[in-house]
Amino acid sequence: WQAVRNATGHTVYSGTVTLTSTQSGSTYNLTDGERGGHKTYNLNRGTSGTGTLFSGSDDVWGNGTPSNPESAAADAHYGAALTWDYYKNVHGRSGIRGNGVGAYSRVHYGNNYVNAFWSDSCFCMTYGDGSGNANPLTSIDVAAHEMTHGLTSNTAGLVYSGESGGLNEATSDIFGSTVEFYAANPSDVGDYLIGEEININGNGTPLRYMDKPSKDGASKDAWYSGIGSIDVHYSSGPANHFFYLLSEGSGTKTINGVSYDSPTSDGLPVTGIGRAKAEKIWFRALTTKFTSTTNYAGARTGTLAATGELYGTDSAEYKAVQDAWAGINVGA
Ligand code: ASN
Ligand code: ZN
Ligand code: CA
Repeated sequence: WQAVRNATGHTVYSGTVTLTSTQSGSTYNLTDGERGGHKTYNLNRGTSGTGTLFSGSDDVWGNGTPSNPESAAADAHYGAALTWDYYKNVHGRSGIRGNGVGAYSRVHYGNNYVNAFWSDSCFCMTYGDGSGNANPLTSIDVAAHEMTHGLTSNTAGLVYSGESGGLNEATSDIFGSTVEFYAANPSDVGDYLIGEEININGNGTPLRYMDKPSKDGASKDAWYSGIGSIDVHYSSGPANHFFYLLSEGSGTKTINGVSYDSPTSDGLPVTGIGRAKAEKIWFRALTTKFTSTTNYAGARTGTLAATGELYGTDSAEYKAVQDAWAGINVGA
């Protein structure tokens, strides 16, 4: 018999948070009894297997610094719980497969490993500890990004190369961002930046920018023929930019203390419809319109179809979707 517990996590990036654990006798386990049994394991710098389930004699996890192995575990467990809650409460989907079954997380993968990834074969997320093992890749947006790869894989199945690969990556950045806003965590406020917490460039800059993706020096702001031959983490740029434009509109804006400046490729303004509607449109398109081979033109068609169903084809939302695609050079 296992009791569901409200535990305390002292995370690296999100301050002190409530986690869900389970109690078995006098042992506490990082198994989420409320979210499909999602477990968090310690790979302890290994690179295979599941490692060991985080467990202990108290129900307090981590101390807020990466040197305590439980701290990154607290971040990962929290990020997975938030992502679960976001898909359930905002989109009505219970777990990655929609069947109420949780995935699992593995932290402390390898040594100085500067990446995180989703794997279909283990149905799990894995996190490295970053450069110097001092910056685990366990922020909310990264966790939601990786877990969303599981969702994409189990819905549209966007092939991870060419234009569909860019749309796959963008889907993970889009929901990485919306989950971060959903969390409303004062230590890691919502933004349209990816990886701003994990210091992956060593100078405090984010990994990616959705308002103007080219700010990272490699991502593209707009679609062009041939974008399908660049890295999927760069061909995602136009779709990230589309989502920003649709949510917030073109031009300058400050949200939660972060300043954005989002131009359009056609020079015409886009009036945003708000993130709450934009995320509904992208989710509906992903789960009911996109297929494994959807490209940018197909994403336009699919999001317009989803918008028509949600808000009508004569709506301001429908026009905003048209304008936002035009703003990244995907036209009628
Ligand atoms: N962190 C990367 C991603 O989720 C790992 C990869 O390239 N597969 O996209
Ligand atoms: Zn990704
Ligand atoms: Ca972010």
